[in-house]
Amino acid sequence: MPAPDLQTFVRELEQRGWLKRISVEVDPVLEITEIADRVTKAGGPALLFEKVRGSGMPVLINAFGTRERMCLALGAERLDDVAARVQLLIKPEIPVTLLDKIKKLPQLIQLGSLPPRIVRRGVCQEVVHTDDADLTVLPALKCWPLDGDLASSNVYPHVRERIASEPACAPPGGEGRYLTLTSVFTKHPGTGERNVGTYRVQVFGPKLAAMHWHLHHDGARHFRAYRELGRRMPIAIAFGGPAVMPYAATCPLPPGMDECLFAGFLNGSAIELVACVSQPEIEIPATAEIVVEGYIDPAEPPLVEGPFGDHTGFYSLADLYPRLHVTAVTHRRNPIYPTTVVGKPPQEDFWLGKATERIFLPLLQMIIPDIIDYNLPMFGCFHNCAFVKIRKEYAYQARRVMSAIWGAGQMAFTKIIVVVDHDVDVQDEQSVLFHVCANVDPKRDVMFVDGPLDILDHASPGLGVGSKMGIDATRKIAGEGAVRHWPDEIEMSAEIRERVTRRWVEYGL
Ligand SMILES: Cc1cc2nc3c(=O)[nH]c(=O)nc-3n(C[C@H](O)[C@H](O)[C@H](O)COP(=O)(O)O)c2cc1C
Ligand SMILES: [Mn+2]
Repeated sequence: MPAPDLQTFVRELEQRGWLKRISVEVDPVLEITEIADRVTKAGGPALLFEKVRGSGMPVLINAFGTRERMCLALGAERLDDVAARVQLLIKPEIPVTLLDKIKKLPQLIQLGSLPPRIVRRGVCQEVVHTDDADLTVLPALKCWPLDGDLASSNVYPHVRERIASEPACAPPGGEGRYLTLTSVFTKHPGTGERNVGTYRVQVFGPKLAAMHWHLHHDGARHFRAYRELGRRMPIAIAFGGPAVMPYAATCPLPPGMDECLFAGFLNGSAIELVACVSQPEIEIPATAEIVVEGYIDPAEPPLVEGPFGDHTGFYSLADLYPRLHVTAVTHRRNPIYPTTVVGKPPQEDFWLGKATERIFLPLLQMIIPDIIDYNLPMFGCFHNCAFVKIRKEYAYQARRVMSAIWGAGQMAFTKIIVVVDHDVDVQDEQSVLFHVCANVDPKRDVMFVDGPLDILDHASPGLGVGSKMGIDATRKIAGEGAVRHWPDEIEMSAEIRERVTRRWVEYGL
């Protein structure tokens, strides 16, 4: 069973020797990043910094930074075991058309899930601050040197113009410090549907912050609905809670699907939620370590948020995001503050992403049955590149698969898709690139489309819009343009391989 709260998860990590406590004082400004970056890239342990300058709370980082720790958080031996459970949800259903299948998706996940349970009390509210709520008691990290630095060049010109014409948009100080491993709880004002997403939050003062949700994400969609109604939007940001929660908050679930439902499925039992003290419309995990409650007033001017050293390996440019007013900070008696650093891969989020790659394969296959397997390579930073393996049976099938991926949830943001045949190991990146180089006639086999892209893509001509490239690296067949006779790939016969293996010692090699 996955751990019911972060403190239990920390104990589980420690019992396995997967967590290291650091007792000397460290600085949340840059120093923790440099330590975590080195440890994560070396495949090292989770880190619990017990003494952090300027805060009474210990900082947990890199808790999910290996495949093993990701599995432990999900209570599974292997990520493929979780995928197999997802597969079981799908099996009994035989929707007829693709549209039926897509429509069924939320329903399917619902079937196997346990809806969250509202409880009256939670340890997350052992200590309650309302009027005296102060965000700055949290050990928010400054992750990278130019974070929050508006004097740097990482600011859109339109942002500078906006500050000049409307000074209220300028951030009131702040040191470029961010809450990063958030679970942001919101509800749609019309339908009441709950959403949980991981969106970074820049801290500007005891009761002021900026909410960096991308316009394609559900939190932003909820925000637009409140804006249309001219209503204040209640929000809660939870840290910790059930060990599955931080992962569930990053899951690319279809809009309208409650991440708490999926968390219940992963958890094997319902997630217990408790109503916020100052924003009672919103419920948060009862076992959370820390909860920040507040609201966004859509009538207020936005705030300049960023720049921020992002998971693309570049700074995301400062832009305008909603201003969040804090109305309460609640926490357990001795809370641990969980956080993460994103930057050049691999970072901890690579492993969260790998979990999604594996767990969502059956769902991707449900809408695109041609796909045998896929790989989101580390260098692609999730949205830049996907390697896809299909069993090709007809001409232009690879292009059909690309188009389908560009229509599939957050996979739609994939900038470069490479499709290979069934006999290529798609997890072997050298082998995929070998087949790209060998099997592709660039003019014939590369396809370009225009469409929405990840907000963080800095190369695209517009924010969140640009072109995408599909590379068909499968062997070409009749009907796919001018194709000459295709040669076989070199392979030794099984008989000789077996003979050489058997006689290997004889050769004295
Ligand atoms: C460590 C980490 C940080 C993230 N930061 C942000 C962020 O600041 N803004 C954002 O819109 N998405 C961010 N994401 C991605 C979203 O959490 C992810 O796309 C999620 O599926 C969005 O959920 P939603 O579809 O319910 O909005 C982050 C993901 C991770 C793993
Ligand atoms: Mn969502």
